[in-house]
Amino acid sequence: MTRYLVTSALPYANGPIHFGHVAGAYLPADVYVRTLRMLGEDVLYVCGTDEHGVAITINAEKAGQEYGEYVKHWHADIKQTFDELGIEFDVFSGTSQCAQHVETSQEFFTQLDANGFLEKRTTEQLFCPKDEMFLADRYVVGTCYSCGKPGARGDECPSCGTWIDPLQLTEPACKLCGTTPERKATTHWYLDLPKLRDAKIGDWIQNHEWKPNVAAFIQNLLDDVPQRAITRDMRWGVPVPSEVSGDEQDKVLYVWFDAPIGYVSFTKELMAARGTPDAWKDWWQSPDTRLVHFIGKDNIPFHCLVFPSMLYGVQQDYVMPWQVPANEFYNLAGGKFSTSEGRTLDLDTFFETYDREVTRFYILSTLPETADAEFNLDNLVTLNNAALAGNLGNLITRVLKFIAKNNDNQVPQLTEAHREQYDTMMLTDCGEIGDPAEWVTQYRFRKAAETLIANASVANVFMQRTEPWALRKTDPEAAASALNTLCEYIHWLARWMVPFLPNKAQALWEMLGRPGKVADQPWPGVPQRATWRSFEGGEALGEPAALFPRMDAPVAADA
Ligand code: B3M
Ligand code: ZN
Repeated sequence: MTRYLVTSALPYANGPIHFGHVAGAYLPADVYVRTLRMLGEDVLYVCGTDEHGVAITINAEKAGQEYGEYVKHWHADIKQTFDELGIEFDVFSGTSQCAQHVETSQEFFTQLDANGFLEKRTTEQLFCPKDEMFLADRYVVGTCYSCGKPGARGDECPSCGTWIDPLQLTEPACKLCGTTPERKATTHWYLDLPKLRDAKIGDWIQNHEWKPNVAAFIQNLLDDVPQRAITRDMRWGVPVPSEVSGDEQDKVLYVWFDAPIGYVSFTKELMAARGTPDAWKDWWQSPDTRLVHFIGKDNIPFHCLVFPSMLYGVQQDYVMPWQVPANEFYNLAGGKFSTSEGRTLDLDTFFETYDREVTRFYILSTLPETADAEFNLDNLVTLNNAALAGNLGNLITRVLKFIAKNNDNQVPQLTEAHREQYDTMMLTDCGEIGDPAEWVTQYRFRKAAETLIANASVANVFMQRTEPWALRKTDPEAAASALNTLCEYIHWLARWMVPFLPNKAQALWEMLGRPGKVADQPWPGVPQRATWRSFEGGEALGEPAALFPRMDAPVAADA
C-alpha cells in the first residue's frame, strides 16, 4: 500500500467555480482518488479555498462586504458546486478559516528566514497619495512593458502572461481612484529562489520525471528565476511574524506564499479533527508519500518551482511533489470561461436540465490533457445519447428489464455446458476488454472514460450475438446462461463505473441486488476466466431503472 497525498489547486473564494476550473484541477483529481482507493492505496485528498490576496479585497470592497464575510459566501458556493459534481475531498477548508493556517504559514516564513533563504530589502514601491496606501499587485494598472498592451496589472500582464515589476509599468494608475502613484520606500522580504535553485531545486527539477506537457514548460523556468517578494503592505492576509516585522503592523504574507501552505495546514486541521494531531507528519514529512498536485497549467511555476523551494528551504524533511498533472485550458465555445466577462454557464439552471453525472462524464471525456479543449453542449448531448444511453445504458436496461419480466427478477442459471463457450465469447471474442485504472494512473482520463465505454460495447456485441430473447424459444438453457453471463459482466461494469459515475454505479449496484457501497469494493481489474464469475443463478435482483435517459438536442438559448 502506498500513501498518496493528493491536492487540487485552491480555488479563489472570489466568484463561482466554472467548468474550466472543474476540468483543470478537480474532476481529474477526484477520479484519480476514487480509483486509487479502490486499488487499495492509502489516499488523502486535500483542498480548500484561497481566501487572501488583492483580487479578493478589491472585489469585496466593490461588493461592500467585509473580507471575511465575502470569502465565506464564495467558499460555500464553490463547495456546493463540488458536491453537485460528486467531487469529494477529505478536507475542504479555507486559508482565512483554518485554525492552523496562520501559525503554519508563519513557521514557514521563520524557518526560511533562519535558514538564510529570505532577504529583507527596503525599496521604493508605488503608493497612492489619495488612498494613502501602497498599491500591491492588482491595485495598480498600466501598460505592459513587455507586450505594450494596456490593462497590465501590478502582478501580471493578462495579455502576455509576464510577471510584472510594477515600477516598470508605463503610465501606472491606482486601480481605486485613477491617481498616478508616487514612489515611496517600504521594507519587504524576498524569497531567494536563485539560492534555492542552486542549493537543490534546480537539479531536482531537471532530474524529475514530469508529465510531457509540464516538462516542456519547465525547461524555461530555471534560466531566469528572480527573487520574489513574499510580503505585501496590506492588512488582509497572514500577518508577517511579529518577531521580524517589529512595529510594521501593516504587512502580510503574499497570497501565493501562504496559499500552497494551505495544503499543509488543512491536513493538520483534518488530523486534529480526527483526534490524531501529529498524524499530518506521516503524510508531509515521510519520504514514502507520493505528493500529487492537480492544477491548471498557469499554476505550474508555483507548484514545480516556488512551493518545492519552500518545502525544501524550511529543512524539515518535507516531501517533494511526486507528480504535477497540469492540464491545459478548457474553454467555452471558442473562448475562455470567464466569470468576470460573463462567459460562463449558470450552473443552477444548467443542472435543472442536464444530469450532473452525465456532465461529469462528458467533461472527463473532453479534458484538456495535452491541448486546450472545449465544452460544447451539442457534444454533451451526443455523448449521452450514443455512449451512455445508447451503449452502456441500453445494455443494462435491456438485460435487467428482460430478466425482471421473464425470470422473476432473479439471475438466470448458468448451465455448465455453456460456461466455456460464453466465457470465451465474452472475454475473448466480442472485443478487447481494457482496464480503465491503467489509464487513470497515467493521468489519461479521456482514455480511461473511453475504455469504460469500449468495455460496455463488448457486452453489447455479446448480446447481439446470443440474442437471448430469441434463443429462449429454441434453447432456454442457453438463453439463461447467456443472460447470466451478461449479469456477471454488468457486475464488472458497475465497479468500473465508480470513479467516473459514482452515483449511477451505486444505483446499478443496487439493481444487481448487491449490498453495501460499490465504492468499497476492491478495484476489479480485467476479468480472468478462472475467477471472474460470482453469480450462481437464482440471486434476487433489485428494481431495474433507466440510468441514462436520452436527451433532446439543446435549444439555442442553452448553448
Ligand atoms: N488560487 C488558483 C488560480 O490560480 C490559485 C491556486 C492556488 S494553489 C496553492 O486559479
Ligand atoms: Zn504584456
